Amino acid sequence: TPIAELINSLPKAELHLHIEGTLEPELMMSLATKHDIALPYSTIDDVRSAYNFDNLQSFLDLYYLGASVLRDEDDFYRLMWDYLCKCKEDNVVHVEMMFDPQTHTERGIGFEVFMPGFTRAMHQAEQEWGQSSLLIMSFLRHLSEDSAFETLDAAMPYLPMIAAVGLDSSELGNPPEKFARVFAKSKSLGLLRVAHAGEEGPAEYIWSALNELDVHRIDHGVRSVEDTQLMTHLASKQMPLTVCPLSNIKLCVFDKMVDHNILTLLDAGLLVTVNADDPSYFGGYLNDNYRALAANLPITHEQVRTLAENSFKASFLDDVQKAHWL
Ligand code: ES4
Ligand code: ZN
Repeated sequence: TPIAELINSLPKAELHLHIEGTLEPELMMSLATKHDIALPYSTIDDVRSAYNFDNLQSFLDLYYLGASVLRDEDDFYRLMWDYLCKCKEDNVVHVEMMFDPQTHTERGIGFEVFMPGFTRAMHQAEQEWGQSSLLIMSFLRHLSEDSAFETLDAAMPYLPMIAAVGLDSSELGNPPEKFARVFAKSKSLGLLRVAHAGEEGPAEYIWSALNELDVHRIDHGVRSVEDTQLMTHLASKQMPLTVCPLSNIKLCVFDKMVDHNILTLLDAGLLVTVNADDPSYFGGYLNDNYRALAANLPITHEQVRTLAENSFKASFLDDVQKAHWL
């Protein structure tokens, strides 16, 4: 079989996906019109041509701007519904999605607005085609520890709908240990834990996410190659890395896809997975990420199968559910 066929037909899980990062320019413009919000773009092409980033921060500025068009429950429903329809198309049978409450609460939109919108779409997709999905509540690391604690407080009525907490936004200067107490409290509430580390930040931040936040996965983690002891540790623990190839190219973590280190990580025995991160900003959904690897790296059919299997192994599904897909 051609590798493109294999990529499409394999059941996959997606583990590193920001739901706000699935906001397509078409929906952004239509919600801006609906709510009479002024954006610095006149056309859909204007939006797309603004997506030329030189680092994480230049992306985040446009990501928070784009999210400002999400106002009412139907907006959040529509955002989630469109993404889950894409999962069906890509054979993404299970997804663990991050959402950023503070992106919305900071502009006066509360959990009572976005949570019912998200969960209505998730339940509908589950009913209509058996879509499996769960939510990861991600704290914005450029904001204070106090703000993260307030967010956790506001989430209390919704905890049954939240599987895990995460940590995202501007990495450099905001090391994991800034949120050690929030993650400890989250753990005591029964929440699982992930954190972005080693995307722009050094390998040291990966150690800190492991030791101070007690995470089950590292989001990105590509800078682990700079620390051989860390590589050995990640391999021996089978600590998952949620790698996002197109994201890494758009944010200039690597110059070109041929320079990506994902095969180095795989060959070193790490539990590597492929993910889309913010597909509408980075130029592709999950299968586009697999195709970009196949087009630029000497990846084998067997390695593609391993990456898809790893996505289930690294997921928060229980052993019975994992066994169904493995
Ligand atoms: C993000 Cl790629 C990435 N890194 C850090 N924070 C984020 N939020 C949304 N996408
Ligand atoms: Zn991310």
